Amino acid sequence: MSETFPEGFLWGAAAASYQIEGGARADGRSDSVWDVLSRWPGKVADGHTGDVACNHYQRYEDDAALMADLGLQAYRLSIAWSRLFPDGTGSANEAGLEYYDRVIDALLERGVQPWVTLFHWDLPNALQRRGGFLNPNMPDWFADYTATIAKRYGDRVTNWFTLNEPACFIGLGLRDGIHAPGWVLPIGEVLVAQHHALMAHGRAVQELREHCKAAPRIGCAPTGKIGIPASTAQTDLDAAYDWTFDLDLPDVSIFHYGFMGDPAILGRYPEGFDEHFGHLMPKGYKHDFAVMKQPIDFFGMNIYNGKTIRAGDDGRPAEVERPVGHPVTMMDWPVTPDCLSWGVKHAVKRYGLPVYITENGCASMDWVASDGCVHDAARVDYLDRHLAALRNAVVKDEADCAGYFHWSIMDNFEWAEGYRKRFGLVYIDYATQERIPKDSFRRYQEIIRTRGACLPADPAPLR
Ligand code: GCO
Repeated sequence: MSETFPEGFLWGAAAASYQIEGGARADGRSDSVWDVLSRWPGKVADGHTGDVACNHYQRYEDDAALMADLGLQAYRLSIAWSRLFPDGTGSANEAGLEYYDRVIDALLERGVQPWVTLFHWDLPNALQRRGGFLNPNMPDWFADYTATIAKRYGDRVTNWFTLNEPACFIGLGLRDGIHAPGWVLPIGEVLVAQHHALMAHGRAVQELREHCKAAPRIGCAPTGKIGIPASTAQTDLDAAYDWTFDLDLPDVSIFHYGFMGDPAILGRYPEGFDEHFGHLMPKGYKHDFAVMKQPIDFFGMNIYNGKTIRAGDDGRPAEVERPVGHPVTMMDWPVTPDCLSWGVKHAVKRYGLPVYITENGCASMDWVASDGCVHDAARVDYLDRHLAALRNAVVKDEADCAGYFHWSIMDNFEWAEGYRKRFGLVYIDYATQERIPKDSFRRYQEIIRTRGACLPADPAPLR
């Protein structure tokens, strides 16, 4: 008898407003920082923009029907701040509010729970012009934005994510200049902006708890690095955990789950931060942990891959090089199925909260085959391997994972890569906006239907 995921395990898929909606000028929506960056020559592949994307702004009912056909219990969507508040603050745009009423109702009517991400990178450019996350007013701006959302949708939406990947919108957007707004700032400014984002997280939790009519469950959706132990030796297990939460001193990588989880759940920055970077922070910054640390209900993790880690001879974690020719996805990311279960184990050990995999998936070489179908065999195998490994850990009671959101329900605007990279279970013909469920759509549908019983018991080694 094949093992299955537990009855209550949540099956979902995810997307984000700027990546799929289009309708960039519809009904009062104003520029986000991504609209501005998309018009900046050279910043986005082939000059692609989110002006039309997957036209989810008009096709949301078709897409909700596809999600129901897939058998999704939940769909993770984000709200475009500049649709609700074209000026970033001030009076709300009723037409924008009505759009998300329609999307949420379309999902609920089809038995799909909307799990709403308040912020998935598309900051109103009007706020960027006022300094964006560098402005100490950001927590208040975000609180006001959240309060409006909570009052409007909090009777129907009961699961919320505050921020999607501060590591990316701060790191790639303000340190590396790759993502919007395309800035390259000194580390001190980057850490101050991150500090304001974490305070915004805390304020949003307070607003959700105060204004949602239906009791909200609240979490976040960070990303970061995952250490996969090279063996079951305790020294390697410890090294993999330590590497996952190490700050990579004396430099600092903010691509790190601990920069979200530690302040939000433990009320402090990761070990070593204060002595190395405290002098760059606003005076009295530690008082702000009282705002950041609010009770949340789950820890989301966007996980795409991990690194194999062993205990080094010097007692420090050491990375194990992958063999030549190790499989990679179209993003050149390594395929490492054990990243999910180890990410869950590390996070549960550190934070003691239920964990949802809030993103996992791959870009693969998808096109419409001669039979008119999309045979995305790589994504089917990616799904099989990652979910089989996760199931084995969950069934053995080793990984307390409460659910899985596949990234993504449909091909979409992959940020600086534009539409060159396809992550979807549904193929989008951008010229005609036709939706074509891929082979992986049917496979995920079967995995959901059987709660994973159809997954391979012992997949052949990945090589
Ligand atoms: C992220 C974002 C998504 C990406 C996806 C593929 O994790 O970077 O949340 O918007 O599109 O992860 O890169």
